[in-house]
Amino acid sequence: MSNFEFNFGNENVLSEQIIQQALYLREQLRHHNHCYYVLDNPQISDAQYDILFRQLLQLEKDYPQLQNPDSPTQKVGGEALSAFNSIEHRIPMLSLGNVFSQDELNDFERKIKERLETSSDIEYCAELKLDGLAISLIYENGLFKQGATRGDGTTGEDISHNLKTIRNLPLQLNTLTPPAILEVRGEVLMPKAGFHKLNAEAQQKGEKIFANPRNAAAGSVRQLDPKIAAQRPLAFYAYAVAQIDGQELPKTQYEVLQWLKSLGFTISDQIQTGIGAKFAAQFFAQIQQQRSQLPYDIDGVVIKVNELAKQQRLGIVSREPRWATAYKFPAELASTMLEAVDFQVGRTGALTPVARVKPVFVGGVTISNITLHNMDEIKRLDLAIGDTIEVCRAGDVIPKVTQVLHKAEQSQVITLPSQCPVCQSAIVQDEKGVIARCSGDFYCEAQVQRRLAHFVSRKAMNIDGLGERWLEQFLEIGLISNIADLYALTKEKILAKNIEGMGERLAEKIVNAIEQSKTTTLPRFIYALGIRGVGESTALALAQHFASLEAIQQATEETLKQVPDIGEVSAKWIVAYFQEPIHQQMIAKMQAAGVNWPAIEQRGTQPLTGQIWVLTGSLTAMGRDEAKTKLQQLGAKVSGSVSKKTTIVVAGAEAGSKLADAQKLGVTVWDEQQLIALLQEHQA
Ligand code: 5U1
Repeated sequence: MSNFEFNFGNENVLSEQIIQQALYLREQLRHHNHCYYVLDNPQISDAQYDILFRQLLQLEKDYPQLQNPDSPTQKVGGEALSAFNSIEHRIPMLSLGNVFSQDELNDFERKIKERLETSSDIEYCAELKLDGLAISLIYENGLFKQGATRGDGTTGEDISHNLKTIRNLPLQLNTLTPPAILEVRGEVLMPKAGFHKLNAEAQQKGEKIFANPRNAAAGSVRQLDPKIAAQRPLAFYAYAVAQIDGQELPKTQYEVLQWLKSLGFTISDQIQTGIGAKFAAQFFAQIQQQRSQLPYDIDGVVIKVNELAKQQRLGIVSREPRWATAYKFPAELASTMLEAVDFQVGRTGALTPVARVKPVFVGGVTISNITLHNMDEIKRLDLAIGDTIEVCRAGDVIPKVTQVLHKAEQSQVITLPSQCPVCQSAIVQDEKGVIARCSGDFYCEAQVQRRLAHFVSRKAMNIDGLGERWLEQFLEIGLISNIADLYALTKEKILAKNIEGMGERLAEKIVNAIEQSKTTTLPRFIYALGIRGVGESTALALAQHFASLEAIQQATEETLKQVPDIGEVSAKWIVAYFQEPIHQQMIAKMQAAGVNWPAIEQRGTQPLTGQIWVLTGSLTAMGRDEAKTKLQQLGAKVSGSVSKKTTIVVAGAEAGSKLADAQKLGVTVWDEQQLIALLQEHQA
């Protein structure tokens, strides 16, 4: 390979012979890695491989100038990180729509034909839907540069250090003419055999057992120390190219996969092409038969229009390609017994009933707790303790109670407690009688603990290392009693409490993470406060609208209602939050401790400020979410229902009852073209 770069510095003189020896060893190791991990066809024994590996390791130790991030020796894992970096995906990572039946599959095909304005047969590439973790990899001039998780599709986490340890993931592409940039998408997974071995070893050592291979893979790639990932039996399967620079891609998805294989990537060996929805259904049935014998977990198949030019014409809607869908296996069902219902207290005091069921294995995991959401759900299902119930779980979806299969003869009615199970304060019902809340507020330990957990969470203040276990203990021993107290913690104060399992390094790590969190952003800080009705997007809208915390603190219900997405109820909650003296003191204390954020520009009055828009039907040029965001950016409030106050209803294809409501109420109705023209006018 020509693109090795050696670090010529002031170290020992590096002879041409040593360089050639290192090049040779790397080439050999790469070749044998490929034979072993990708082709499943080893050509030398493990002992012979170890000799080559150790020779290279020794050379790189003797001549540090030789060290190179693309060397096969890097697969054992380098230095640990202190935190993950966020990575903005240059091309968003899409998700797939789902179909669950032949009818839905036919519908998927019908829409494709309509959009392509053709009655001709469509050729598909059918693949496995691997049950792992979606990953994006960037190669520059053939060398692995960066790998990231999907995250929210726009921003993921840089997990390059762990991905580099995956044996079948090429650090260097197997070509003399690599593209300048290549972004490959695929799945990291843990094969079933490796997963069972890992769990058996963990059980013996009394360590954490993973619920399923997917969790094990996710837990492995989200380790800060790559040496841990290096010991986990992970594999990467490529399934798409997101971008390529400096070269043309082949013309079909099938050929793209074969090309990726030629570059050294592992692709699934169950890939077929064929014509029409009938072929796709046959592939699905065939894979369903083979599912249990496959070496890894899958949760369905993926059907993609094979021709890339057609994919391009079909485009994307709401972050899902119109040219591909996941044909998912049906959710797995099991029956078990409802043993008890406990009530958990959330951050805002809301009580959530949780079913404690006789442990049952379903959808790849053992389930013993299932959320029942609220009392209405219990009523709807007619649930009582002692009943035999049906439990359903699909993929990584949270389990659900679907129905009562058999009523127990002496079942026990489930009643809402009149007092909080944690602080014994009175339980109050909301106006609609659906949500029950503990009225204990600051006196309820459960609420305080949940608020702290929310405050430190990743999307809020992102205080790494301070998990629920520590928060619970810190609260219990009086080290903290609210979020502001976190900023008064020092290593010495933590260590003085002699908490079991808390050493100097850990205390230092927590204090450093708290210190780092002081530099934040206004939307994050507002979100972290955990105000009722203020999720991430509302926090962002508040920050953008008012531009300063002081302005938000002084806002009235009327001014708050001007902010996109804030209605009467949330406006009341926000005002009530900032009027509470304890909240004012906590915020002042945190600011005095140094919590800060960069100033943001106030957006001022925007073209659609004060207007209420409703989107209905399917919008073809952009998804409804995208249209909503753009309208909000122009100051409009986008509502889910039509009323006399609605300014404009945008009706896309197949608009239903909302269009009829608008016509009844005499509200202006626009089509998608008018909306696009307006957005273009304002360059939104
Ligand atoms: N096999 C396969 N899985 N999978 C998942 N192909 C595939 N494609 C995907 C996803 C999310 O997304 C495409 C839009 C690239």
